Amino acid sequence: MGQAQLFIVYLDGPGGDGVWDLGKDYLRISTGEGAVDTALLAAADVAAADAVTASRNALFAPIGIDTVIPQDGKVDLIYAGDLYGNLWRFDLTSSGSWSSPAKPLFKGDKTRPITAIPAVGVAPASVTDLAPIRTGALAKTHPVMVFFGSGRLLADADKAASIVNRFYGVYDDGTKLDLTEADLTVQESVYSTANGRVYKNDLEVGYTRSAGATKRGWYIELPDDGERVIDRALVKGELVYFNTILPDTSTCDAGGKGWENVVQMSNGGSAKGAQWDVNQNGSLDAGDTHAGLSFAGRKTAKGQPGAPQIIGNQLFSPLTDKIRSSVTAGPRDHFQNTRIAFTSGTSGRISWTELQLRDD
Ligand SMILES: [Ca+2]
Ligand SMILES: [Ca+2]
Ligand SMILES: [Ca+2]
Repeated sequence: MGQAQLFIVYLDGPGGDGVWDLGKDYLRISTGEGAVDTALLAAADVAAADAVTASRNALFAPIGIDTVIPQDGKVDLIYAGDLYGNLWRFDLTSSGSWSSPAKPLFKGDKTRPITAIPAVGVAPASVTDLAPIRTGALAKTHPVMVFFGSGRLLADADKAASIVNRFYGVYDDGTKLDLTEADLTVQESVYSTANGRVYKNDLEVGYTRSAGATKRGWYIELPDDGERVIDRALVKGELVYFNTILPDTSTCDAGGKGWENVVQMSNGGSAKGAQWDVNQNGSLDAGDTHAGLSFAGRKTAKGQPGAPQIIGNQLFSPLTDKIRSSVTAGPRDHFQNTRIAFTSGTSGRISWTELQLRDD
């Protein structure tokens, strides 16, 4: 109780004895972050436990990826965020063991908890061409970029929080952990309106082959009051799609609004040319750009958006409110769908979701 921990439960259950045995039927990997109050454990007093929320930590939904080349369908790395604002990296490659200690890829701030599942994509050539050349065992793994945002919406009191949250893109080639915001470059706004945002297309993150002051990624400051990330991002081609929410601060209203965002993997900036039909006129045209750059953000007309999804050349964002879902007249529904520039070829996403039973 109190620490952020990863539980791994075997699919074949507790075994013939009917008892869940640690180390045999399930594993528990602690991050060591968060207070353990033994008196509270003994008392098992829920009210008292609630009184020490300041020191409690928790790990949120993990994502496992198959990153060693050749990929074998088995997870090698797991990433997950915690209430303290850290993004943990559980490395299973070196020891081949599930008991490897966790290390933070990124050490954040307690005011900016990471509660949404991270998204991971193979780092694009525009990053790896600049980053240090890897040798030995590291050269046999995919260098990746991990995408995650900060923010929580776990209790009613969270709605009113006015922290300036972030969305992060962090390069992970296995060589450098314990990163902080000082290791990242902040993205810059070049144009914004009440409903649209454009970010710097050619922001120099500072990836470099030379040792020393190299940067390892970027972040975007989410400028609206109460804006936050509580759902996973999506990697497609060299773009990252993520949605943010602006909760309605009245406790009995699930309305609110939010932003849909489409940015470059490499630096969090706007891509060149129309990437999505921001003005919903059915075509990708100049109205979806500003000074030749794709809008990076679009505010929802109504409702908070959930996790984005892409089917074919359509981007779907679930909404907490009903809108007309497309450019054509039709019934109102709980989602927005938007045409995107079609990207054929391989996706950058290498998440692993297949589950298999043990043979023994
Ligand atoms: Ca057992
Ligand atoms: Ca593997
Ligand atoms: Ca358009």
